[in-house]
Amino acid sequence: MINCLICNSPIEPFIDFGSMPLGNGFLLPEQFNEEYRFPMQVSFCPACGMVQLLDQPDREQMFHENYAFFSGTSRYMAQHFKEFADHVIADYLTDDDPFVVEMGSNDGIMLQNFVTAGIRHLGIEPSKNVAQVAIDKGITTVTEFFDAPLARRIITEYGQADAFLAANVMCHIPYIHSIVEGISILLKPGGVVMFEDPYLGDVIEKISYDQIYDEHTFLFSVASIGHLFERYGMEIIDVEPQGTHGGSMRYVIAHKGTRAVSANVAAQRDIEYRLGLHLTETYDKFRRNCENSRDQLMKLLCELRAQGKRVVGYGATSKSTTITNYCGITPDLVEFISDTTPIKQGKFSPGAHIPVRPYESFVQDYPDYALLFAWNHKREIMKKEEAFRAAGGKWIVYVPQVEILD
Ligand code: DWN
Ligand code: SAH
Repeated sequence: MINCLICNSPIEPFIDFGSMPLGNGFLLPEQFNEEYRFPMQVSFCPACGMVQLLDQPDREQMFHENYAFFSGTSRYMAQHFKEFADHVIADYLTDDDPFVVEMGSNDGIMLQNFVTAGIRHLGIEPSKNVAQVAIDKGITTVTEFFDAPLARRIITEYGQADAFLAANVMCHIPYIHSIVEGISILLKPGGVVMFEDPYLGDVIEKISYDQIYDEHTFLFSVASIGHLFERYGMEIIDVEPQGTHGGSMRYVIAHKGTRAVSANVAAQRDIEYRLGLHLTETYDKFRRNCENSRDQLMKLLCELRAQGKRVVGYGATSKSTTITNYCGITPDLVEFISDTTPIKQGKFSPGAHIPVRPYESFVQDYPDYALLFAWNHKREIMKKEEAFRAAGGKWIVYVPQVEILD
């Protein structure tokens, strides 16, 4: 019997993706034989509404001194985090000499804006290589995992926080009770918590099942987050849907009763009800949609191979590890994956072992088709790659449906 990580009710999987490697586990041929794998099954808890992985690798296996994801690889995301920081400063930092804490601050893509504004800040980032980039920019960073004991140490050293921020990390943490407990003691009585993560509603609607991989323990909804924070005397006071990472939700949370609750919260809960996010049938349908999407993508790639077309992957995302392994995409279907991140280049993709090459390899010899693994950055990439299209290149996407873009 497996129990919900949030409310401890018994849960069962609704989809089994099979044995999966680490989403960011790019590797060299001499490591193929000892590649780590875990059984990737996903469950919905009917009691508290949380969608979650049943197994997950240890945190040290995923987040360490060779972490492969650097937030600064997207210029649009840098702009997004500038706007996020400006919003926090303008609307929530009203006390004198405010103190801002960010969990999962990575290379400092968000906190750099607080440094520029001269605001007291602290980044918490256990992956030492990405944290070093932030430290080199002058961002104060603790290279440890955030949890309740660390929250207590931060209070002793720096005092309580006016704002606790997090982007694309809250959903990564199976020991989330310790996180929320830590936040509840670290946050000043009048402070705010703001965090954003890929939104369950978007994943279900767009069949973006590649948001499910080792690092993403949870897919959140307003219902499940409301339930979790309520246990620690906090409440959601606003929700702000975001277009980033294929559809995210930003949750604004405060100690219960300290701030007005926006009507957006109830409105979003109504949307979730209409989407049927509280029903087990929704997840059975989602599984069938995933199977269909997988079959269509494989059919298309096999047809293109039969026609002798060259297909190259664009963006060695962690998400693409779910796509390549669940669909069974091999290097004879996708020749290589182009990526701008030096630490990924020259390595092979997790599980599928497709070579990852520098962006220059894509530009120097355009393929017939580019499979857009970084589909969440479509706007940025389409703009950048007008020459590929002008040269006759075509894009393949699979979210929200498998299609060749004309
Ligand atoms: O939640 C997470 C998000 C924020 O970042 C983490 N668990 C891990 C990571 O997920 P991801 O790897 O799926 O993120 P991205 O942002 O979709 O990755 C984009 C990849 O594509 C990077 O490796 C950089 C690369 N890229 C590129 O080669 N050319 C990106 C852009 C925009 C480009 O123009
Ligand atoms: N916030 C950035 C990075 C997201 S990737 C962005 O949105 O682009 C997730 C990051 O969270 C990784 O850098 C990882 O090292 C970090 N992380 C994982 N567990 C953590 C924890 N318990 N405390 C703080 N950071 C954590």
